This record gives sequence, C-alpha cells and structure tokens, in this order.
Amino acid sequence: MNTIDLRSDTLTLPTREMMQAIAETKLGDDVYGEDPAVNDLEVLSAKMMGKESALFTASGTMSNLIAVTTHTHPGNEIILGDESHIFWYEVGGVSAVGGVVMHTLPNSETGELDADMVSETIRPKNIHYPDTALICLENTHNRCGGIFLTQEYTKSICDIAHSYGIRVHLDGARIFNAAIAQNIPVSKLAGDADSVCFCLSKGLSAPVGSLLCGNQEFIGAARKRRKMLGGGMRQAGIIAAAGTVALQTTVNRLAEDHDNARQLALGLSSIPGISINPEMVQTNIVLFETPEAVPAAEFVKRMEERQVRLLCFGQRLVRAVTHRMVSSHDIAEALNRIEFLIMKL
Ligand code: TLP
Repeated sequence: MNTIDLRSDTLTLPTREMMQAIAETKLGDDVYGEDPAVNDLEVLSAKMMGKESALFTASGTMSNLIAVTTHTHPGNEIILGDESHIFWYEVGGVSAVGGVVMHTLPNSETGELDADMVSETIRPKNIHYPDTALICLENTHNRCGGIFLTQEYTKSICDIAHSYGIRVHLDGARIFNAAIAQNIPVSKLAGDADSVCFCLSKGLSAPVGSLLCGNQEFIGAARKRRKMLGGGMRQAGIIAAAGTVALQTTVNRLAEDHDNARQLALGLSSIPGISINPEMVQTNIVLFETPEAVPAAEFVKRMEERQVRLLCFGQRLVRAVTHRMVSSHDIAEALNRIEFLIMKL
C-alpha cells in the first residue's frame, strides 16, 4: 500500500529541473551581495510581486518575523486575525523578539478582518496606549481552509491603514495559490500591501526558502534585520537556484492541486458522518470534521495506520493539503481508505 501524505504541501520534493539548477548554479557570498543565484531570485520575485525589491529568507516564519519587526518598534501594537499563522504557529516570535503586542480580531470564515472593527481597533494617540503600527493579513488563509482574499478586500484594508499612517504586511505564504484560483496576476493581490512574503517551499516545490518583498528602503532595513537574526546565508544560491526554477515552472500547475482538493472535498461530502462544505474549498487546503463520536486525533491515528497521513487541526477538525506529490488517483484511493475506516467505526 502506498503512503498518501496530505499533511502539508511543505512535503513536496524538488523537481529534477531544480536539482539540475542546484548542481549547475554559480555561487558567491550572499552577505556581500555576491551570490548570482540569490540576486536573480530576488529580482524575479520583486518583479512578480510588483515591488521594488526582495529579500531571500530561510522560511515563511523568518520572513514574517523580519517584516513585523522591521515595520514596528518594541512596544508597538499590531492588528491581526485570531486564526492567523503569525498568531498561532510562529512561537510568539514577534512578541519575544520584536517586543510587539499582538491585538487579535476575529477572522471571518473567509479569512477576513471586519473593516469597521479594524478602524475601531486602531489606537488614537494617547499617552497610555501602545501605538498601532501594522496590520497583518494572510492570503490564502491557512486555518480558514485555504480560502483566498480578493484584491478588492486587501485594498479596502490597506486604504484604512494608510489613512491612519499605518502599514500592512501580507503573509502570502500561498499567495500564488490565491492568484491561480482567481486567475489574476499575483502582483494585483500584493500590490496594495506595504510588504508581502511568499514561500517557495510549499506548493511551488522548492526545497527551502521564502521571499520578503517591499520598497527599497524597507528591504534594506529588512536585510540588516535578517543579519541580526543569523539569517545571512553565505552560498545560499544552492537553494535559491531551485527557487527560481520553482517560480518559472510550478506556478501554473497549482491549478491541478486545486482540482484535486475539490475532488477530495466532494468525495468527503458523500461519506456519511464527515462534515464538510465543498463550496469553501477554493485552493489546496481541505478542512473537514470527523463524526461526532470520533475525535480528530483518533481519526488521524487510524488513517495513519492505513497509510493516509493527515493533520489534526482541532477537537474534530482535520486538515488535508493537496500538492505535486499527490495525484488525482491518490485522492481517489485516499477517499476509499477513509470510507472504509468510517464504515468500520
Ligand atoms: N504553515 C505550515 C505549518 O506551520 C502549519 C503548514 O504546513 O501549513 N504563513 C503561513 C500562512 C503558513 O501556512 C506557513 C507554514 C508559514 C507562514 C510559515 O512558513 P515556514 O514553515 O516556511 O516557516
């Protein structure tokens, strides 16, 4: 029985073309700005995002940490969703390292923050209050099931922020999924935000890395912050070379992952006891609830025994993510194995 690993799109292994680029790339010391492969990747990334400049970092977590701490000062407040990745999964880094207070607002089912609530939450000048310095959005939204934000929505929040002199950072770890799902250039989704980061190491299949993009002044400061965090990586072209190939060859195929996610969602919706709304599956993340009597942790463990790997995301919530290493045939097989387990419960 083959293993069908749906825990995350971070599991994708590099393509042959990426391995070839890694073997053949010219290298230099990136702390001196002399690694040609890193420089090429940063130029291409900035161009695709419609920003002046870009910075290669080790991970999405590092990009978010650098972005938030570059936009803020210790004691500042940032506004972000209570389901956001920065709040849930980044070890409280922005508070621990940046001394920043996280003011969360409820994320709607569609990963949005309510615009009126955002306006009301921005602090007026008062000697007692921390200064609100930044709003963070996430596109696609991981904990909201890979749902995408539209360009119009992002612009509406950026307009509010900018009218108060506040900046917006967009955690676009999967922003290419959002762009492909809406059939628009990714630069449109990123355009209004002051900074955006995206991951190479998820659906795009590169082994390592993330890019933080913004204007030249911001990226200059971010570069120094990266150095402070120990993120100055010398011959980083070894990994950047694969990143460039990822941007050139794997963006359009994300549509296939979205088709497979829809196939999975529709299949799950016809299995008695499983709760899912297939309408909410827009990209490559599928969230579903286990039958009432079966905790998600138990379900995930039993599926693991049947070689289908999933993530427990809550009491009864399970996450499955489609990606390049999983075919439509694998999805059909995963559905068979899930149905078989449910029938035996
Ligand atoms: N998300 C991972 C886990 O941390 C949950 C995953 O498997 O989905 N922003 C968003 C929206 C993310 O989903 C992730 C990774 C990150 C940032 C952090 O990226 P990395 O893992 O490169 O630090």
